[in-house]
Amino acid sequence: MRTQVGIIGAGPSGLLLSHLLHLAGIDSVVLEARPRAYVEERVRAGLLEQGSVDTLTEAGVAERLHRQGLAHHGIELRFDGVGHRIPITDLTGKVVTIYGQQEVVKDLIAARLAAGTHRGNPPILFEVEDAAVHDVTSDSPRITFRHGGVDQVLECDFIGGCDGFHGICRGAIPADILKVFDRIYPFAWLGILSHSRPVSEELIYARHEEGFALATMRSDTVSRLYLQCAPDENLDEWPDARIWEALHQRLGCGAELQEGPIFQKGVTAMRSYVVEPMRHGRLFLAGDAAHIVPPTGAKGMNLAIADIRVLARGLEQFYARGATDLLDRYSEICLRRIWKGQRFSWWMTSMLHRFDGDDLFEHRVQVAELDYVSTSKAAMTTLAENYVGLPYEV
Ligand code: FAS
Ligand code: PHB
Repeated sequence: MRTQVGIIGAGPSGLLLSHLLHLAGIDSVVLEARPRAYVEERVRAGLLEQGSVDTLTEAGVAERLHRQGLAHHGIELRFDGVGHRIPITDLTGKVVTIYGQQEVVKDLIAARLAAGTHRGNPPILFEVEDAAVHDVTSDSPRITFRHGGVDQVLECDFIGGCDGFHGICRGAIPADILKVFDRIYPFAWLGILSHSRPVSEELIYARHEEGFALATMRSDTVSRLYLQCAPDENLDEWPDARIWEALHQRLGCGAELQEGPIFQKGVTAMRSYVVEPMRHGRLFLAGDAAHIVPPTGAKGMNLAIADIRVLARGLEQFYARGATDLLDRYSEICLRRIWKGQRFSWWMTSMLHRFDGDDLFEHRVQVAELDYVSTSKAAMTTLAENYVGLPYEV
């Protein structure tokens, strides 16, 4: 097969890249290891920055997002049993939108498949096996893979490494070139989806002696709730009753927290991870393939979308007039935003989670920081402008 841009991974970054390239008349093929149903049902992020919504709207894939997404104008920080609202829209003029990542993925897949085959190439191949990249420092990189039991080669000009944290593309950058920045937190998140009315119209981030808790939602009948737990927590030890008991204790919302059937449970590791550079020859890493943030700042999917804005624009300029300056600055531009997202996610995580071994002094400092952020206009504006998403460079 021959295409202009070979993309590995049908997550938010790979699919959005393929769609933006399509809008610019540039061919691409997305190779995905999992079946379509799996990627469309995988529960992950749920909060979109204003810029991410604008990007999906400009790309013509936000009709359902605008119909079903929940626009929020504030969040609540809760500590010492008291809630403090941060009026993010009053402070920034922007909103955040609750819309499940799998819904974004469904919308992008539908748009890609609706575009149909191009020059005989299908837009997406699901269930590909053994994908591997070759000759990425040449002008004609290749991706080998097996599909339907047949060994195949995809020849292309560029490769979009959008295969997430556990993908193969990052490994194609020689170890002596790749710088790795890594921090693993001594806790994780136990997340649930339940058929229950959300406890509040806006998100609640709670710091509690027993650990962090987050109340968010997917609709006005489906709640998404998270609890700080051990990194190796065994879900079998968390029957529904124990989960609700811990949520009642940490959120402290009394009867406002309605219980309901829990239909999804999972544990998400907490890690801050970045690799530099994000480009090696004709291979460009984007999203979780290059960086991971703890979800406390809700930056995961949004940083992926920001990377793709730069990469798509760089490829457009290359195919339009042979310009390479934006592609040459891809890594530098993306990393500037990524490190600000890393700093914000690390800060939110440090301020809101219980760290074993913390002494009373650290507890007091955490509470003082929360008190300062929720009473100082300057401090809450800092939180708000990072939360809604910092301006794009590209
Ligand atoms: P993705 O991981 O979404 O997509 C990569 C794709 O590549 C996958 O479909 C994978 O199957 C495919 N792939 C991998 N290897 C391949 C190979 N060898 N060949 C072919 N295909 C291959 N962020 C938040 O803000 N809030 C949250 O609550 C939150 N929860 C999360 C929970 C989990 C368990 C995880 C892992 C992440 C979570 N995140 C959350 C972060 C998440 O939103 C990511 O930032 C986002 O998925 C990144 O998108 P992509 O870069 O497209 O990578
Ligand atoms: C979610 O809705 O899944 C969500 C929202 C905000 C976060 C993390 C997760 O900080």
